[in-house]
Amino acid sequence: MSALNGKQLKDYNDNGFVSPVNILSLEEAAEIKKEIEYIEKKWPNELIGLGRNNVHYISPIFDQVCHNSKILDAVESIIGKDILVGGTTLFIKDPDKKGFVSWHQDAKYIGFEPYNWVTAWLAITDANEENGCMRMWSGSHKEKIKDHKDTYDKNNLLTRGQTVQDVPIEKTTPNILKAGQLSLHHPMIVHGSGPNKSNQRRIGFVIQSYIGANVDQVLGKIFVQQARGKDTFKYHEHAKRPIELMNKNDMIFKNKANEELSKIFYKDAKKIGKF
Ligand SMILES: O=C(O)CCC(=O)C(=O)O
Repeated sequence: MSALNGKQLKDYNDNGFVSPVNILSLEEAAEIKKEIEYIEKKWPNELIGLGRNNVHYISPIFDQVCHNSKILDAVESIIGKDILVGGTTLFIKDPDKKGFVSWHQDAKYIGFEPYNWVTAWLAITDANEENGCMRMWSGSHKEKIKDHKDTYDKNNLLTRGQTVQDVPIEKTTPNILKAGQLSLHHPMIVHGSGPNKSNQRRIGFVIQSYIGANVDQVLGKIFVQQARGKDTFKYHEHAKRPIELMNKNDMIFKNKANEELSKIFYKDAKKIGKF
């Protein structure tokens, strides 16, 4: 068992996130990076825009990450033993682009209720202050949902550029991870990340999110995979796991799941962004 220990759980409860949690070896993380580069080369449109979501439906390597027992042990410590994979997103920051992620709370726009869910951010490359790692506003998860302004900034990697204003930067902490390490963050924590100023890619694979079986999607429809335990509530349609890369039916399914996801992310939005 790689359950979170008492200190890690205290960190999560006090600060709204726990980091770093060791999951993969450097070689395993490098394999995943290679998978991304292979897909990008062979199917250049697959991982861009809305396609950055739910790559675990078309790649057994990403699927296996979602079902990794070390990750699930840590997640179980937070949300209990009945665990569903509610979706995934690749957050890639290329060095020559100005991509950033504005301050936000995931709970504001994801639609999962009750908040028995947690977001797992797995570093596929190192993530540090130079290349735009996340910064977390410790303790902000204990406050209410804050107002978010939809900015649609063209370099913002969030769908609508939703932004919490007036975040006290001095109260935020860089979430520095080595490739293969994970952080887990609370639905309510305010977090964001700056641009990549290095000459290497920064890649995070984010299970967004692991949800307890008792968690419904109140803004639309999602598909789930059973990661552990039972789905006693049966709120969601279950998706099958891929057995080969880019199987045609799996690709169609991924697109369908992403169309549904887009309706959630842009519910009541004035316009549709590029993700
Ligand atoms: O990858 C990033 O910089 C931000 C990701 C994020 O906001 C999240 O995982 O909730």
